[in-house]
Amino acid sequence: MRCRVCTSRAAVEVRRHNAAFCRDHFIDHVVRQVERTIHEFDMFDHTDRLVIGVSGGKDSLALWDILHRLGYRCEGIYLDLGIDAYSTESGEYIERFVKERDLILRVVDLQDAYGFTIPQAAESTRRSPCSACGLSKRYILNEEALKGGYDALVMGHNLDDEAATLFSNVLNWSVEYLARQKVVLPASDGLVKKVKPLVRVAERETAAYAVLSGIDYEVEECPMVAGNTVNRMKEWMALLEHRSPGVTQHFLGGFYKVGSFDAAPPVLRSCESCGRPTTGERCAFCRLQELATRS
Ligand code: Q46
Ligand code: ZN
Ligand code: ZN
Repeated sequence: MRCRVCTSRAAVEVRRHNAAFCRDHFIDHVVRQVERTIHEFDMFDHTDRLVIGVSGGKDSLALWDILHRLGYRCEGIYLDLGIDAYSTESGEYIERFVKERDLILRVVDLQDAYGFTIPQAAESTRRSPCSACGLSKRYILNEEALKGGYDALVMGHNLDDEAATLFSNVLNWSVEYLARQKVVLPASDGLVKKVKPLVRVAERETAAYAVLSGIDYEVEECPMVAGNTVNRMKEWMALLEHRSPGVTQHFLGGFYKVGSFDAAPPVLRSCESCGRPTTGERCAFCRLQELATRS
């Protein structure tokens, strides 16, 4: 297999583009895909102050590296979820990444800042760990981005993550979720603007990008991942992609182009405890925190 650009020996094949690339041209290809997405959806520019939520995994570190290469002003937030050695190790990968590139990182320890860990929250609320975790991440990353006065919160969701979420939302006809599944969620009262510049890059491509760029990342899977519904949907999508290369991108890209699900926006009020927007008296995060810290 030869590189599509320079015809030297290829390092990575991208079946859905019917192309192969050498190391340098693959890195260049991924960077251009991200740059194109940023421009096409008018996500941000070089004057904006950005912050990215990083987990220590390949997607968020690869994306931060790409934004850094492209000259964007992007800082990072790591939320230590208190999942034993996994969280400690993930934090160490991020610290090394940050040091090598001289970047700015804010670390929030869930236990220190909010009084609980994800294993405790899952046990006391009987929710699945991923549901308690997702809720906590959404809430706390938004809080930190607002506190820091950033223009946008950058999320590391890749093509496969977004397509799997879309698949799940369509299978369940979750019209409200479909209406909110956007590449750019504009800021509103109490909510920071959120953007997903990695939606054109597949998971195996972010992994290849990280390896070829020398990014050392957490390869171990989270020990609490069992039952994660997005992962189950990803397995289904992977089967479809294997049989029909390109179907994942086609599915997601078509949704962005033609899919507009205009559910009536929920009526929001201020949470009685924290003041952030919610549909009930108290927001889901405050309720989770109360249960998780009750002993
Ligand atoms: S960290 Fe949290 Fe993931 Fe672990 S508990 Fe689930 S959601 S699997 S990305
Ligand atoms: Zn090449
Ligand atoms: Zn609240």
